[in-house]
Amino acid sequence: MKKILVTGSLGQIGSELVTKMRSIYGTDHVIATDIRDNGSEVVKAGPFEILDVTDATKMYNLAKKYEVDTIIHLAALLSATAEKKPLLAWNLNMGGLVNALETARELNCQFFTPSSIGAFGPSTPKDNTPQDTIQRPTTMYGVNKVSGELLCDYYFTKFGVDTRGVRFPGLISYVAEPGGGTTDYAVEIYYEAVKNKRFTSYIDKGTYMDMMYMPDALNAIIDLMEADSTKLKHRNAFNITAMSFAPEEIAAEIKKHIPEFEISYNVDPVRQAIANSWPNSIDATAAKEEWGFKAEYNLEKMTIDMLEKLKRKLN
Ligand code: AKB
Repeated sequence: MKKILVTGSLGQIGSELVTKMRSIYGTDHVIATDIRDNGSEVVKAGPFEILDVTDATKMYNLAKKYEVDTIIHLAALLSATAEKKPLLAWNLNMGGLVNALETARELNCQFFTPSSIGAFGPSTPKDNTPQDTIQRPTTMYGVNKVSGELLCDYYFTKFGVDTRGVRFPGLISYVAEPGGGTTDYAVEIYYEAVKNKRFTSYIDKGTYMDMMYMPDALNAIIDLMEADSTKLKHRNAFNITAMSFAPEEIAAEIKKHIPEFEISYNVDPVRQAIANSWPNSIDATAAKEEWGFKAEYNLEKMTIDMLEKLKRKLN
């Protein structure tokens, strides 16, 4: 049975991944860590430790203390925050990653960290973006993600660390809200639809980005980590996606369930510029072929579930 250390456990992905992994591998087999303690279920239900990922010694000591054989490294600043604080993003995103990789190397752990559609840039083919293509991102987040993909490849080829990863699209969930991302509008729109029946989008109409519902994202991590290593040709940066839509399309889908819902626009130039530099839609063929990736939720199915769960949560 795996023994897993998760960094950034109280973030958007970690908040659900820890619970799901505890249900699969056993509560005591998933050690949640984060820079803060928010008193949530993740903290209370199983092992939890405070960890700043820039503290290499503490990370190593925790991994050793719990005798983990797997590290899921999630702690990172997202695209919009990274653009506001580029130096902090470099130090946290790259410093945290290299500390986690070094811990994995020293303790012989399997390793997962997410890359992102942010690893692409304006010169990347925009539609059905291939797995292997031009990567010249123009954001600090993108620079971090491409460097991270390469660093993970390096730790595999140089040191034999079993590194794995996916390029996540925008992730949508009713459990934990994201913070500081460009795709966050696609989560906020559901909250505002349920609470106020209106939403002002900071992303302009006609802007397409890849997205995925959280249950599919969690399955992707678990399936990739369980996949037969000999079948993986790409390892660290698999394109995965479940849908691609523009703000007016998600709004139209919500309107089917909340007819009074209205969307308006007040475009944020920083986040719009980031979105404009990313693909409209990416091609996930390699992930499907090499480890059987599939997504269950499209926009229609996700919207039904999001609205139902949020109505329950917010009322
Ligand atoms: C962001 O918007 O920064 C993230 C991502 C796509 O990596 N959600």
